[in-house]
Amino acid sequence: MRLDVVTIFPEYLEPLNVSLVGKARARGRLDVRVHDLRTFTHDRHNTVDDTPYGGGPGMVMKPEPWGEALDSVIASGGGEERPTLVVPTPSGRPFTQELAVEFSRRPWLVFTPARYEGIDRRVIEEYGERLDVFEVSIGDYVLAGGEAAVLVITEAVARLLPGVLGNAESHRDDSFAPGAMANLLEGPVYTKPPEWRGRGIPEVLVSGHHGKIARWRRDQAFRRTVANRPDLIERCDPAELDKHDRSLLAALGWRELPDGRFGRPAEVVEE
Ligand code: J9N
Repeated sequence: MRLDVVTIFPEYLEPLNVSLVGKARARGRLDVRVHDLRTFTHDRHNTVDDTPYGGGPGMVMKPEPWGEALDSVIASGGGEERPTLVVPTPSGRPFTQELAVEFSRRPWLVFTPARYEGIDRRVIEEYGERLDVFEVSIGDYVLAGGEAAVLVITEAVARLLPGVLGNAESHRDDSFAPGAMANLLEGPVYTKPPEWRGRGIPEVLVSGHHGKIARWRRDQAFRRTVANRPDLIERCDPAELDKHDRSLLAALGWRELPDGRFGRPAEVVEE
């Protein structure tokens, strides 16, 4: 996979040289190229932003440097392949594991992390006519710029590429991987020593009883999901829930709705 990043802070992308993404590059699975947006300006001050039409706070990134930078990146592909454009923005569609899988199947991604209040809309319109463009948000909080989002998305995508993760670190069981346990969060995990600072480990994990261990892990996953992500319980496919799951949810204050899905009465939600 080829990956281009156009940014006014190339040094912010240095982490792409280390860890998992760095290893993927070293193994030849990933070709990463970082470009300085300011090299596509022509004025003495290398201006990349200007005041917004219609007034308001902040600055907007000018379209011309982005146009020249993207034309240059696209042309470097030899005119054969068309990249997928990924634009980090808090107004984008949520970045999920599903989108990471979708991106990992594409041969060429170009990221355009913006500073200020975003990029002149005409840039997204222009390239939207020639390329697949994804405006994506990595969460409901506001960053100072899209560079950190590029690092997040890149890491989520790179670990899905064939030959990047070792055999010891497979990704089938990830909380959000398609096929994980009924879309539940992962429960707690333990390793040696068996006692640490007076704290033991749950007895069931050394019982050798695989059925009981699986049941315990599922219960833990449920409790954690109820506590941290009740929205996942509400969206849970009722067919994925067995009798034990249902009675556990009932004990935690959940009610089965007429369609078989689960919801919580208002007085329980307020607690
Ligand atoms: N999810 C998300 C993206 C962003 C930004 S701020 C500037 C570019 C992208 N904040 N939060």
